[in-house]
Amino acid sequence: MLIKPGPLLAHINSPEDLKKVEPKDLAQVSEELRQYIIDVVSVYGGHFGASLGVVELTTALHYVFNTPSDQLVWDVGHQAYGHKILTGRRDNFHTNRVYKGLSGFPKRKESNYDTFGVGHSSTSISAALGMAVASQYKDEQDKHHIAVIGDGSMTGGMAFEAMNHAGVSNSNLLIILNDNCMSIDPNVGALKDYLTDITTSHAYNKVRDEVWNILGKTSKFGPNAREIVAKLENSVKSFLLKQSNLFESLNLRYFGPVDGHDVNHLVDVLSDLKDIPGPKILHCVTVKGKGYALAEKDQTKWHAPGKFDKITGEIQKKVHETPQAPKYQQVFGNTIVELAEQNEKIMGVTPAMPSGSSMNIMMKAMPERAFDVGIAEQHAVTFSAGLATQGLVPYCNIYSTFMQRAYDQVIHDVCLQNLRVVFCLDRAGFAGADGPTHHGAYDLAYMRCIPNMIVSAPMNEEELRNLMYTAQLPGEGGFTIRYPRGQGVMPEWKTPMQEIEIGKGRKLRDGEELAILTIGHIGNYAVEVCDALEEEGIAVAHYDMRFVKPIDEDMLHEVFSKYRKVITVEDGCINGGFGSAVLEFMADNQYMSQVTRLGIPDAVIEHGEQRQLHDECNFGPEGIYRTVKRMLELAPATIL
Ligand SMILES: Cc1ncc(C[n+]2csc(CCOP(=O)(O)OP(=O)(O)O)c2C)c(N)n1
Repeated sequence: MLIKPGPLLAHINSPEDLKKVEPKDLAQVSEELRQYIIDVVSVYGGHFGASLGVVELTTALHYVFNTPSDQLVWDVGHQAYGHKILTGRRDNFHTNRVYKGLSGFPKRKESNYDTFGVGHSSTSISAALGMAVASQYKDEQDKHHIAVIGDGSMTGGMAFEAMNHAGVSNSNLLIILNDNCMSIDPNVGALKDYLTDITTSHAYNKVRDEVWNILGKTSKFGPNAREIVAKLENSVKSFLLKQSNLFESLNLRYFGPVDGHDVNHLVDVLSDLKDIPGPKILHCVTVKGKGYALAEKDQTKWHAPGKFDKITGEIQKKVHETPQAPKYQQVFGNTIVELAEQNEKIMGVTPAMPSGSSMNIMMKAMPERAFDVGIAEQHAVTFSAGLATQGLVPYCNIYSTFMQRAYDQVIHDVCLQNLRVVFCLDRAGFAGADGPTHHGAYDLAYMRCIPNMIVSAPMNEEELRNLMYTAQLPGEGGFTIRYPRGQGVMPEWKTPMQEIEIGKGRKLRDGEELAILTIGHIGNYAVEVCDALEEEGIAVAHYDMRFVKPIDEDMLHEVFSKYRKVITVEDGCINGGFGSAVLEFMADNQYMSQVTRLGIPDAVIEHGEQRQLHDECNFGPEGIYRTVKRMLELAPATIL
C-alpha cells in the first residue's frame, strides 16, 4: 500500500533538505511528519505514542544541528521514527520491523545518522558522553553531541552514572530530557515527582519574584533598584539552582522546562544552546501520543498498539474460529495472584513492565505486595534479594533480554547468599519484530553456570503454573522460570497446581533409534514433528527436560543408553545452553551418541516474526524434521 507523504515532507530526503524549509513552515513539516507516522504505523504496526510525542523535537534537532556530523543519540530508540523518516528512510519506512526490513530502533549498520545502536534504555548519555570526549581528544571542537532521553529512561541507574561523569567532564554534551510523565506505563518513583515539581512550581522563579516585589515595594535602592535586583537575582539564582536543582547539583547547566511541541521556540532554544559549551540539560515537556487523541488519552495502550484503523481507532485483532490458548503473560499474571492469595510471603517485582509482564494484575489486586520499580533491573534484583532475606518470596519478573543488565546482582546478591528469589523471565527466545536488542537468547546459558540457581522452562501453561507453584515451596537459591512471548497451547489452562520434582523431566514418547530432547515451549514443535514422523511409520522419542539445571541425569542415562542418535532443541543460544548441558553430561559419563544441537547460532539474528526466525535458525518444525531425517540416514557412530 502506497502511503503518500505531505507536500513538504515529500521533498525532504535528508536533513539538508529540511534545512531549506523556511522557519514559518516548520510547524507544517512537523504536522506532515506526524501524519506520516500515523499513516504508516496504522497500516504496518510498530511503536506509536513515543514518536508522535517527539515530532517537533526531531524536526528542530535536525534543523539546528549538523547531523550526522553532530552526534544525535536516541535513548531506547522506539521514539526515533520521525528521525528515520527525515534521514532518508521515508520511502522504506513501511518495512519497519518487517523481516529483512528496517529495524524498529536506530542501528549503526542501517544509517550514518544512527550514531548508536539502541533498544535497551538509559544508555544514551553514556554513549553521547563517550562521543563527546572522543571529539575533545581529537580536537574536533565544533562537534555537538546530543542525547535524547525520556523521563522513564532517566530512572535507569546508567543515566545517573553517566551524568555523574558528565558533570566533571567539560565536554560538549547536550542532554535533552523528553519529559512526558510516562514510561510504557505511567512513570514511577521520586524522580517523576521531582520533574513534575520543577515543571509546575518553578521554585526559583517564585523566589525571584518575591525578591523583586519586596525590593520594589520599599524602593530603598532608588533609581538603581533594577540593577541591584538583577545582581541579587543572579546570585540568588545560582545559589537556589545549585541547592534545589538536581541537575545543576551535578554540574550540568539546566535549561527549561520548555514546551516540546513549539517547534520554532525549540529551534531558537537549541540554536542558543549550541553556543553554550560544556555539559548541559534541556528539559522538554511533551505529550506522549501528541496529535492522535486516543493515543494521548490511553498512552499505555498506544505505546505499541499494532495495526489499527486510523479513522475509528479500532485496533486490529486476529479472529479465531476455535478457542485460543492464553498468552504465557496472562497465565503468569493470574497465577501469581492465585498463589499470593494462598501464600502471604509472595511479593511481586517488575522493572517498568507491569502491563507487558501482567504484573499489573497483582499490582491492582494487592498494591502493597507488588512493585513497579522503574527501569531499574539491577535494583529490582537486589531489592528482591533484600525481601528474601526477611523470609519473603519475591517473584521478580524481568524480560529475559533486560535481565542481562542485572547479572551481577543475580550472582552476587541472590545466588552467593543462596536466597530464594524466583526469576520469571518473560520474552525468552526470539522477541520477534523488536529484533536482536530484545531477543531473550542467552538466559539458559548465563543462568546455568551460576551455583545455587535452578533453571527451568515450561512447555505449556500447566507446566508454568506448576513451576510457579513449586518455586514458592520452602527452598533456597535462585529459581528461574523462562517462557516466551505469546500464546501457550492450552485453551483450558486453569489446571489445579501441583508440585514438580525439581530437576525431573517428562518423557512424552518412546522411539526406536533417535530421541529429541527439548526445553520449554519450543518442545511443541517436536510434538508436531514426532506426529508427522509417526504417520510415516517412524517412531522418534521425545523428552521434555523441563530443567536445564539441575538437569535430569536419570533421564539422560536412559536416553544415552537407549538412543545412539540425539537431537537437542532450544530457543536459546547454542553456545553454553541446554544442548551444551546435554553434551557435557554425555562426555562426563563416557557415552557416545551422535548429537545434533539445534538452537540460536553464534550470530546476531535480526528481527522478524518468531516463526520466521525459528525457521531461519533451523529449529522450526521443518528444521527439526529435516534434522531427524538427516540423522537417521547417518551411519551409526563407531567407537575407535
Ligand atoms: C533496560 C530496559 N528495560 C526496559 C525496557 C522496556 N522499555 C522500552 S520503552 C520503555 C519506556 C521508556 O520511557 P521513556 O524513556 O519515558 O520514553 P517514552 O516512551 O515515554 O517516550 C521501557 C520501559 C527497555 N527498553 N530497556
